[in-house]
Amino acid sequence: MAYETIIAETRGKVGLITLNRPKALNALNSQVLADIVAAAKAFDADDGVGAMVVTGSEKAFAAGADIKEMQAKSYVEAYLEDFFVGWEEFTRARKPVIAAVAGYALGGGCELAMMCDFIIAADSAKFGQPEITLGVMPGMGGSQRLTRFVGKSKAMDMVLTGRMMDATEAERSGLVSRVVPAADLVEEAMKAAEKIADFSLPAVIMAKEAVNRSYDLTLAEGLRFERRVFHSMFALDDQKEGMAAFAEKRKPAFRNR
Ligand code: CO8
Repeated sequence: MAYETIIAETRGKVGLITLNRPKALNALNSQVLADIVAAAKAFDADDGVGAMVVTGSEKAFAAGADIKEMQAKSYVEAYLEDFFVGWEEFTRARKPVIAAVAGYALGGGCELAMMCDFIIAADSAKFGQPEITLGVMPGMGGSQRLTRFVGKSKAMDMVLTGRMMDATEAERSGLVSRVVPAADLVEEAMKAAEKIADFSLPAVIMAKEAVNRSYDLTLAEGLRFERRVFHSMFALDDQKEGMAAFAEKRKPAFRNR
């Protein structure tokens, strides 16, 4: 399907979403939101897809929510439309989503990357929550997700000063899982996504759900949830196949059931 502000394509078992508003450094306007949510939903529903990658351009993953689109908004408009709530739809994707970030990931761009399951950064990546410089604050999850990724002290530093973090600092702080040369970014992210897509889809989705539950549950409840989901995996054909393949020293042939 063709979209206005993104390119969505399937490569093997991976759904690749590339933000495509180069003149605005991929600023996230309402059309980008509609396009990304529609593409992620379509990939989530596509039996041929096992994982997704979201990326931008060499210069910018996304330079934030579209300032020009929102600047004239009134409080009542923002409140009544529950401005930005639509992004929650994106976080409901059940299949893993990897953010592949090069260049600027600022404001809503950094927040979009953090909505993904993990972030692979190019050595050129720059992360920031500069909303304070515009007289506002993060509105797409930055104050909550960034704090969980990097801890209170660094999140306060980023949110209150609006400064940028380079890829090295982002990796050191736990915001990104790995840093790769900019020229290899999409290839590396695709490789990770392909690897995930080759595993058992139900096992992958259950594992993703269990990690995400750790945000909402106490440790005791989280451990119980993990154990219960783990028990349920013994009902999967793929558990029998994966363990038999190990014992027989061969590659497993998962059938996603
Ligand atoms: N929105 C709209 N347009 C943008 C944005 C943006 N976020 N970022 C860049 N652009 C546009 C520029 O206006 C420019 O357009 P034009 O050519 O028509 O003038 C074009 O993209 C290229 O940008 P620059 O010329 O500025 O490129 P530079 O290389 O000189 O600078 C920067 C790159 C440093 C990334 C710079 O563009 C910049 O600072 N951008 C804004 C970054 C920012 O502040 N992002 C946060 C936005 S706010 C947000 O994301 C969440 C708001 C939460 C509100 C909560 C309400 C509920």
